[in-house]
Amino acid sequence: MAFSQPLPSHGSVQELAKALTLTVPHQYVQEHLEPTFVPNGSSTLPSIPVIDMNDLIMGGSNMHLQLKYLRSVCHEWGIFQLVNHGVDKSLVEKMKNELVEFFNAPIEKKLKYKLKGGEYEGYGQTILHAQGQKIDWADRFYMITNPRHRRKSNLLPEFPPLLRDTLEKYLLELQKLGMTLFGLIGQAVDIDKGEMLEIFEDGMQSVRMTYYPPCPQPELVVGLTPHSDAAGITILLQVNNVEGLQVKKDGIWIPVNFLSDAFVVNVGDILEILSNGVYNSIEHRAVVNSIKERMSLAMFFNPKLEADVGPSKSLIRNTGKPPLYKTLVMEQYLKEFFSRKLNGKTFLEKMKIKNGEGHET
Ligand SMILES: O=C(O)CCC(=O)C(=O)O
Repeated sequence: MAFSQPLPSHGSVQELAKALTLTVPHQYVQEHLEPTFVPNGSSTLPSIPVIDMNDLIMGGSNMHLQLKYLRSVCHEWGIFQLVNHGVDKSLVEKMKNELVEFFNAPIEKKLKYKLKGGEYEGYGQTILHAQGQKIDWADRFYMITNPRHRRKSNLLPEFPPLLRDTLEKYLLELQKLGMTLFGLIGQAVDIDKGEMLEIFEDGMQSVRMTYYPPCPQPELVVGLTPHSDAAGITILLQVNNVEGLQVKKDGIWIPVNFLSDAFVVNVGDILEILSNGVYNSIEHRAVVNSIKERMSLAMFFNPKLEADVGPSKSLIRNTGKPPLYKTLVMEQYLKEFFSRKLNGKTFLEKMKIKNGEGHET
């Protein structure tokens, strides 16, 4: 899919960082950056909630309490660590190892998948939408993985066999987990099961693999610009045990300290819209440090490309509340999202129905 106007990207931050000793080039220096350093462990900052998948799927007579907790977590936080998620530990370890190997391979191997002008799938730096736009301190590889006919033939199918096979297995396992989560998340907010299935089963899925090199002036750059995800949910794997993810809660940036073997799951804009504002998509960013490289793998779960993105019909019927967001077909929603630069929750704001506006766009 080609999208409008991104300017050509500048190459690789990983390669730039290798050659750099003292000063970060101005294209990467963020002038209005909220301080990225949050003293670790030294404060009374809250930690993101933990949800145990075993409690959720074997809730028994306590099921309504488990769902109530899930609902309050998705409402108040929009993010949680998921433990006992059931995805085979050795597969997750293999996935991590394959990714480390991929990012540490010579640049020529990665440039095979290089982002082309006007497209947003492939390997490269921040996609630029305007002259002078700042570049994040990271290289990333974004691609659509489902529906299969939307896969680009020069990306996943051309991966080194071990990485490709591992990623395929990982995607399948996460698809199952994603659908289980959607079922529970829908149930917790009174959306009919059938509607969740219709929207998300065999939906549009994509991955972003990110490499954040060490930076000589980490306080001047950002690894990933503050944003909320244009997704239903995101399941995030921190690949090499180096922290850097921060979430904005009540105006304060809070570092996420990943529990070992946990996935971090966050509510995206589409789930906020679908739940008619009961759930909150969380604004997050990634910061970098001066010593260690960091890697992550995010998998985004979205509605089918032909599905409507709007407040759930069964929820509106079940609650009698008026829709607070407009409705847009998923394909169009994505087009509009990707034609803008990442910028906090501004796109979600555009989807809100303002006084006097109709329900449809
Ligand atoms: O690297 C991380 O921890 C965050 C990644 C992320 O949020 C994304 O790719 O959207």
